[in-house]
Amino acid sequence: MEGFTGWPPEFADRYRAKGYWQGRTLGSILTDGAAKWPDRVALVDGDRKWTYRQLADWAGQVAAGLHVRGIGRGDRVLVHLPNLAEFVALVFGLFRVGAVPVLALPPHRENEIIHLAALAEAVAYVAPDVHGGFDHRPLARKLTGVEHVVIVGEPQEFTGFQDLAAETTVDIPEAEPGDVAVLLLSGGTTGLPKLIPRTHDDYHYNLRASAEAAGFDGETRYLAALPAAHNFAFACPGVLGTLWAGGTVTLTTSADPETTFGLIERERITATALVPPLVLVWLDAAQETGTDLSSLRLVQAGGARLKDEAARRVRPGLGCALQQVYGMAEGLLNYTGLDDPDELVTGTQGRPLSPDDEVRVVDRAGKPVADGEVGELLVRGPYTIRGYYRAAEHNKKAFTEDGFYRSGDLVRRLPGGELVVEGRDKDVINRGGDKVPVEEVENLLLTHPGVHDVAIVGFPDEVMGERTCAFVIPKGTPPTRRDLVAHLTGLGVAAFKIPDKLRVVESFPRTGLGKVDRGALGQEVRS
Ligand code: OOB
Repeated sequence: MEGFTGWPPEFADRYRAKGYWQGRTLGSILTDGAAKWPDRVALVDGDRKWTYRQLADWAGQVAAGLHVRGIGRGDRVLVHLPNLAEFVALVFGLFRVGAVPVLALPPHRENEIIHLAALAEAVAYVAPDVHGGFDHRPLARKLTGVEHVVIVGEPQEFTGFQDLAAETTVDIPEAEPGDVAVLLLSGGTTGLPKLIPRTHDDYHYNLRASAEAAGFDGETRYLAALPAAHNFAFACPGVLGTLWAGGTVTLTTSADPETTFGLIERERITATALVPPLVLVWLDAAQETGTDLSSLRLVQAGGARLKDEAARRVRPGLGCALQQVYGMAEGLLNYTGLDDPDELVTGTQGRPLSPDDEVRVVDRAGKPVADGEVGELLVRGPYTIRGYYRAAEHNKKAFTEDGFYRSGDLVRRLPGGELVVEGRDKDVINRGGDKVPVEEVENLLLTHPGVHDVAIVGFPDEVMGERTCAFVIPKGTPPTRRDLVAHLTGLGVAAFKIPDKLRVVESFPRTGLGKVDRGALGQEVRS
């Protein structure tokens, strides 16, 4: 695929020789599952249930429907679905024909979706009719370059998801294991989301090794409470890892205890993944609930730093083990071990998943620092990308010459190889796992007539880890926060990117070089 940077042949050969890359496509997860456990329940969505055989058949019909519409190998399809069974059927249909899902997140709006459709040159857009109070059909009408719009629910002039499925007896060409299987969104770079090309080979290893690290097997009943379109709940081990292991996936579009606790009891859920703010909400709710959470064996926490104190409360509060997951859509995953001593599980973000993950912790000059010292994490390995999709210029900065991804994360490595995340070196604010790209939101705020200049900084928050404050130098009448919320909403910006606070100022503090002193602004909002 044009715009995709693969691994140099000597690395690819090694990853194959060591058995990380097994030459399997992601579609094989379901076809194998249907052969091995045809009558086992694979997927639960509300009152709807599918066995492995039924789910594989459904995905096959979706694949046929895509094929007859001319969607095939290498074509990009923008998938903008919440955690519905249709999401699972669609991605497996796409894997089957070798088309590439571009996984937008449910809170994304016009601003992000139009950008992603153009960047990926998507041939199709798949969305629900209305979700979370937002009607996706008017948005679909604005996607002029997209040939097919498929809607789950009431399609209006578009194609209904149920009408996408077809029967065909013709042979559908299949994907190759080295092909790009999926384009994930980056949470970790400046500006609008970048696209992260993951191949069948590398992502299959990612989810397989993750399933092993999380102890998933045929008894696993996984609750996808985070968006399945995000790497964590998709493949770490998430939906794909559960299906690979022969377990059962239950989907929910709400991660609130009011919804999830009832599902845990009803579906006898054994494992789930949460971001740190949800861990806190679940811990509070668990104290008061009358629901039976005793089936729960494992809660994974990741996406942002979980405070040690919250980590210590998980076992007594939820009655299950904790696994910290420090990962990134670009690849590298770190897991705390299921048998690790408590101080490692509560005080670190885990160890790299693969023996061939090459992790370097370096200072500003790029020199390795001693264990125990804080530095930036660089990584190269069998499931870490060598370049963003169609981003030649950006890739020169984001990767070293010898192919290491510069994560922008500041970490400390302990003698046992465990990593502790200490912060970030990039212009991204981690708002409870949602990554707020500072530069992008600043640019959008600058389009408001009352904004002369703007700087967004993060400030610590007990629940979210960090929240955002916009410092604005006004032009004429100073805007209120409400004005700015309305402006950003009008531009179709995902709600999590809207600043939590506004401070109107006359000027910004500057550094010696004359750059905006974000450190000083941070101090100011903290005080
Ligand atoms: C996950 O992936 P992304 O791509 O949304 O965000 C990656 C960034 C990391 O570079 C790091 O800054 C932060 O999110 N992060 C954590 C963390 N997990 C992710 N920071 C501290 N502690 C953690 N446990 O967020 C992601 C991908 C796969 C699995 C889990 C999370």
